[in-house]
Amino acid sequence: MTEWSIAEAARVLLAAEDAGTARGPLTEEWPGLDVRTAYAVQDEALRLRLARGEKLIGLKLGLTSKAKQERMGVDRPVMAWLTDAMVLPAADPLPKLIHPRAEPEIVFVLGSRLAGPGVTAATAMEAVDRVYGGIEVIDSRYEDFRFAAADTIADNASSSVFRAGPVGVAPAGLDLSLEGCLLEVDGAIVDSATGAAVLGHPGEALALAANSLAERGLALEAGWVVLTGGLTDAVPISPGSRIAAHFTSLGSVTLAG
Ligand code: 0L1
Ligand code: MG
Repeated sequence: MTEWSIAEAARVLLAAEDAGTARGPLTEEWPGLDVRTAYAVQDEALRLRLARGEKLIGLKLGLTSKAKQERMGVDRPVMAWLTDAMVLPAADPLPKLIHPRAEPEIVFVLGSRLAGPGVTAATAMEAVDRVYGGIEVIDSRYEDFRFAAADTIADNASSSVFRAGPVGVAPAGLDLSLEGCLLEVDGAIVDSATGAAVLGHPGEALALAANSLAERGLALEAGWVVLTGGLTDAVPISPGSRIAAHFTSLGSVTLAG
């Protein structure tokens, strides 16, 4: 029987990711794994990623839309770390993953540091330099994406890779709650949403991230990338399939399965 600790959980989940294998929920073997401990597991996994040469480039929010919260049976967003190894450049194929799913997201690149507490959506948007359309590929290390909130937080919120669109737009001229997105799979539109799906406005997600990090003595840094959460539910990526997210003002992003 495994003697669970923060270090052991981080090692096991990172090894599962590297090997492309899925396991049962950690909480079934470690009932003491609560949300706070799960974030400590995430931080330890980040430490291991940095030790092997990855660079911290930002943060993702997950479960910021009702569609995703209902599907996963949770009622609050989660956060996780992004490293440079998670960037999927436009020319690169999707790496081998366990059971990848794609979700369209509004992506921010910060021009200045953003530290809570007390950050509002309006003050958060002042820190944004550029806005991109993006696709996040999530890939839980738990079988069938079956987990409790603490499990997925420990698993870096199912992060794998993400692709941002080719054009970054200055936020000043955008109304991100009205920014539309069509999600296309193999030529058929399968879902649609506007930016309002993300907590009413993606700036709310950014503010939430800054305020939540402040509780841990951390801040969002200038230059960081922030994924604000899936606008729609995530769709499975089948081998050979073609996913596209078409945004009203942020262009299109595509991905081949
Ligand atoms: O990016 C996300 O919304 C992922 C959150 C973690 C839960 C999941 O795997 O959907
Ligand atoms: Mg996401």
